[in-house]
Amino acid sequence: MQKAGMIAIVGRPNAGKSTLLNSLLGMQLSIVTPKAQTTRERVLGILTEGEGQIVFIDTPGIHRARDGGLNQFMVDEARGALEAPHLIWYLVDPNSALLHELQVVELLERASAPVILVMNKMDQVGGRFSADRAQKLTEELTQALSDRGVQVQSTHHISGLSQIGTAELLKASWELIPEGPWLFSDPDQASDRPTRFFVAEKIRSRLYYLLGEEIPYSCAVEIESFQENTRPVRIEAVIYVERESQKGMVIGQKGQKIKEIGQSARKDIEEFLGQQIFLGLKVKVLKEWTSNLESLKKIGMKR
Ligand SMILES: Nc1nc2c(ncn2[C@@H]2O[C@H](COP(=O)(O)OP(=O)(O)OP(=O)(O)O)[C@@H](O)[C@H]2O)c(=O)[nH]1
Ligand SMILES: [Mg+2]
Repeated sequence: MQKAGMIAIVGRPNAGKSTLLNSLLGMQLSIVTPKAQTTRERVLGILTEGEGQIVFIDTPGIHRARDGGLNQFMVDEARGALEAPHLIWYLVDPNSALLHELQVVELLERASAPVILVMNKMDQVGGRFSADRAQKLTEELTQALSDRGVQVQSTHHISGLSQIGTAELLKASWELIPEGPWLFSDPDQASDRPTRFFVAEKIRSRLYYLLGEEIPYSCAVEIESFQENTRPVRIEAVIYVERESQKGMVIGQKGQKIKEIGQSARKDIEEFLGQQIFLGLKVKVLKEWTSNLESLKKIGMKR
């Protein structure tokens, strides 16, 4: 008998949601960077094992967002993921504060699926935070959720990065997945997203590593063409920035920066696709696109 269910992975920005998803799937599916607010759209990751299938929903970090722009779109993406799952994993960085976590707690109040509280990054206990701190935050969150009528099903202390406690978390979760037909019939399918989405994401992730603090938040990547039948595969992409001044920063002196971005993105994409590619990058200004829902739609961010 087949088993299938959806698990939404939610939490504050930088809690380690995408890292955990990748570690469970055994592949670099969803992009991970050291900067907060990396994931912008929901990404499904499909784990098919024997007769069972879990469809994970990776989500953008929940934060306070101004109305009408990219940040609202991101929080809406996370909120939307809470509508249908069989189970919710609420990921927490133990170094976080209750006050910040309350934004997540408020959203969970309206969700109907059971919640597993997951304290992540436990490989850093004794370093970035103490065991006492992790324990105190666990208790505070359990109480805050319970005060709002959300019963925590169980609590797990894990490290997605070091794969500590992840097998136990998965085992406990399988027990809550109902019998039913798979949601995706091909056991080899890893996501609902097309290859070109992930290619754009790989390029975007390079921007977080190679550009200054703020600029990546003003950047979006769109694939203009993807010619699979040429050898090497030929990919042309546009990096959108919000202002003319940012264009120069992405291109760099004598084009040095864009060259560096292109080279490192190409390596990443080649590893992902398992074949050589040619990558052409252009930089264009789409004025103030992050504060404008219409512009977001234009570059493919819509539901
Ligand atoms: N030490 C440690 N670092 C981790 C762990 N999980 C994630 N990280 C790091 O935390 C940072 C953020 O990880 P992500 O997986 O991008 O976090 P996220 O929750 O998806 O973040 P957003 O997409 O911005 O909401 C990266 O630098 C990761 O390497 C962990 O278990 N241990
Ligand atoms: Mg993420």
